[in-house]
Amino acid sequence: MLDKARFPGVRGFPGVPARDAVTCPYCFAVVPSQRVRFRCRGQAGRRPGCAPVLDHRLAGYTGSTAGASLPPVFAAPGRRSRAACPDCGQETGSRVCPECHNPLPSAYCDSPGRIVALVGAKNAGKSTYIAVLLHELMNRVGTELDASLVACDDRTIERYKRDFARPLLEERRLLPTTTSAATSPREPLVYLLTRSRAGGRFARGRTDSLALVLFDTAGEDLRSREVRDLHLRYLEAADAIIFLVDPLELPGARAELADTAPPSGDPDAEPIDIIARVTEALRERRGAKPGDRLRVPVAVALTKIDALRPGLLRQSALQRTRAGVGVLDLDDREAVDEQVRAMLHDWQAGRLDLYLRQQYAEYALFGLSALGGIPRDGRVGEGGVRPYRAEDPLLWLLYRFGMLDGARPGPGRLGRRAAGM
Ligand SMILES: Nc1nc2c(ncn2[C@@H]2O[C@H](COP(=O)(O)OP(=O)(O)OP(=O)(O)O)[C@@H](O)[C@H]2O)c(=O)[nH]1
Ligand SMILES: [Mg+2]
Ligand SMILES: [Zn+2]
Ligand SMILES: [Zn+2]
Repeated sequence: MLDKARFPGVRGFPGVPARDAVTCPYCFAVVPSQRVRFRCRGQAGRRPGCAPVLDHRLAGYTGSTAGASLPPVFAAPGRRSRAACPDCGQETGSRVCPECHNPLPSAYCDSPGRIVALVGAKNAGKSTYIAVLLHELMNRVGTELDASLVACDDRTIERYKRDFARPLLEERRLLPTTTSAATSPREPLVYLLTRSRAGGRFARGRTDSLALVLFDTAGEDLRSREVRDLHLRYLEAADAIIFLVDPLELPGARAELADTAPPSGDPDAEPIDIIARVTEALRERRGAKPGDRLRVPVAVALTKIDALRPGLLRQSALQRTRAGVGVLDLDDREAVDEQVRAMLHDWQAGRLDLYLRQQYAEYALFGLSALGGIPRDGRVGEGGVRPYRAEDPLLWLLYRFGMLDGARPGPGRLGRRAAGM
């Protein structure tokens, strides 16, 4: 169960409206903005300041004292962007979560942060997707959207390099199966995706940010009760969920597949079961009444679509390349959604579509490939990693959050403003 004493919700703070609260993307505590704390800048060179001390809360969170010796944390009105350290008098702008002492970047505190969660069965392609999506966002897609992706802490930078980018993108080795969080403690990779937009003639420019919180879960972790609770807290805090589904695990799909790899035969890999398990837990957590649909937007993406027979994709919406000009192409979005739905129905996986419709007020279907080709002998195929439509779910979510405009580039139709929230 949610440990309310350690992770108090705004419920515990009568009179604090939700918009005046920040959800910590590390421990998912919901903290009234005013209670956000600061970390002293410390001493540097000739600049005086507080000496580092062991931060017990941070060490408790990471499970290690390494990197936890830092200048002290102090309380001050957390809604302000800066505060003076009561011990050394220096001004600091570094805000931290009062519960776990992880950094809360200013852009995250000041604009309503959105947490995007990622879930998938064992072998669905989660780790590979995380590696590739982040790389795309830091490079091609980031440039296209004029958006910057910044890691919120040094541990995220190190882990991304060591566990994702180096093996997969540099050495072109497939990533190992993610070990269960029960045996090695897991913490999320936390990034802030920030987009500055010039205002129109009458509008002021604005900066929007989205916290991308990626827990690389092991498929089996959704099974164990204890570990599931951590993931459920993550899912409960999420403002959007991306479900990854391996089409190779869909019962009727295998006949259509070019690949010859056998199905995993792992009951935990059954996509509908995983989605149903997560959904039921979410309903319970969010107190959904029977018949109510969950309001959290979900993107359901078929991974590994490079493994589909080429003939199947010919003439298909998925085969087209998106016109990338920093907008969401709404015509393309609808075409892909329809196509993936049709594929699911062809593969006798229509009940997945039906289930999603019953459970979620809003869901969208995607098809993507992180690798862009079938891997061989534990290595990425020749030509390296060539992602295909990996960013699509995220573009849709940005559109949903009003951070990206939608457009219908067809003839005679001008771009339309996002429906925005
Ligand atoms: N053809 C193809 N295969 C892929 C792609 N992405 C992943 N795979 C295959 O799927 C396997 C599993 O991918 P992972 O990213 O490790 O999957 P995961 O969901 O993290 O798996 P666990 O950590 O075991 O839960 C890889 O070893 C690849 O063989 C892709 O884009 N195309
Ligand atoms: Mg994995
Ligand atoms: Zn926290
Ligand atoms: Zn100080």
